[in-house]
Amino acid sequence: MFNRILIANRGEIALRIIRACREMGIESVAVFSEADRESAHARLADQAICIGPARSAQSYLAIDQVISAAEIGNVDAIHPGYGFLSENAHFNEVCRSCQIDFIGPSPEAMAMLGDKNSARALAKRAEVPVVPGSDGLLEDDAEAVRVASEIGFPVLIKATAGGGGKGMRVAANELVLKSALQQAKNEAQAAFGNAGVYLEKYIERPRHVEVQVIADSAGNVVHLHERDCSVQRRHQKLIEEAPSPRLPEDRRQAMCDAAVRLIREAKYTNAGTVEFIVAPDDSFYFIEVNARIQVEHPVTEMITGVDLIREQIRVAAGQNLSFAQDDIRCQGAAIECRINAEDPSRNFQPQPGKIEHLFVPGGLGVRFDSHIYGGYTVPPHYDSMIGKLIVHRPTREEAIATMRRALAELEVRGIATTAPFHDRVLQHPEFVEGRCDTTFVDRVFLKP
Ligand code: MV4
Repeated sequence: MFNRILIANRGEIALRIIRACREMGIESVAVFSEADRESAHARLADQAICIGPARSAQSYLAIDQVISAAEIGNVDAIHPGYGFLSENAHFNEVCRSCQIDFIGPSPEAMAMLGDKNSARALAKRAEVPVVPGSDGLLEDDAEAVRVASEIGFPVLIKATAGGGGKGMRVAANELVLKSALQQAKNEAQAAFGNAGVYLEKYIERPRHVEVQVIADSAGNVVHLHERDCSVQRRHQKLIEEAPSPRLPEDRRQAMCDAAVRLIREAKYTNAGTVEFIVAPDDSFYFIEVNARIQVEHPVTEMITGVDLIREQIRVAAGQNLSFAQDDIRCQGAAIECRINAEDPSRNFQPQPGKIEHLFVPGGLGVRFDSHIYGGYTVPPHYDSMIGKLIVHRPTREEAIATMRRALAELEVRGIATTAPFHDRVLQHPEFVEGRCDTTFVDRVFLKP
């Protein structure tokens, strides 16, 4: 097992990883930017190293700075968390060349899945359903016109280097297809340095359901059931839950089996998430793989009882998974609300500033994963998420009641947060009935 791990991240996920290390008897090395000198992750780690100025590009994203800290700290491994360098296959490779274990998949699996078109081709080989569309990247306008007329409009043009909603264009008919294609290519070239695009049938009003998987180097692949992340705004998830409400049992099982087949085909190791969209008729289609631990991993931890960060560290150190598929049950219902330093009454405008007072909710079935404390100043340089409120109860109805109680207990004074918005969602009939799709927030709360 590792003696010392560097955490190449900040905020709540850095704390989450430091806590797992402490429980496993592994020393932790935090890195922090000048803006994070007073942050909890720098204090809770066994050692903390400043890696540069506030701007991410010069600190948390600076590969040379992070690797230097790993050399100074004499660590065996790096946990990248989510965001920042977590899905950077080049960084992953640099770790390997420095003989530092990267806690995640191999650079090869990461690079292959990072290319959405090659991930889609892999899904087809694994007999995982993909949305009807082009066979590989579009060669020219004529091919786009031909494929679109075969599958029917509307169609969605996706950048192969995109993901998470970046570099997508809908085309409603043949008249706008060519210009949408040109725009998508230009955007993709500018944003990713890769103009490759492919085409899919546009699925209207989908739900976003994803399957958590974890694999070890002995070839054991286990799914940990699914999460529904349909409550989102501008591709930022707001609420995630498990299991997915109203998804028929045979669809859930088929989706989880499909995710395992895909991960096996990719020779993927460590934790990953296989994303699907689910059409209104409950048919599901593979979209992409997130080759990292995700923000919403706690809902899966609550329903399965598995410590995902601990398992990530174990399998990265060459140990086998501590459980088999047959050991995994989905127990009860879990919900997570992302608490962001944003003002929902001002179009979710970011709210950096000092937290003058904090009261953290507790009680049966309540978990708060957060790095904030009374007197902490939320810096303006990073993501606005300041905590995750997670509940776990025997039924979804009880989980909603517990979440509303916990949100009412949470007190953050000094800055506005998304907590009041969550309470409005939780009492909306569409959410209560488990009928939200990815258009819910825009349709119900942000109408013009
Ligand atoms: C789609 C789609 C409809 N049809 N693909 C957006 C992010 C990326 N992961 C995939 N996305 C979508 N792909 C087809 N063929 C609709 C979306 C989509 C979406 C997906 C998941 C969660 C939120 C979303 C919000 C808008 C669009």
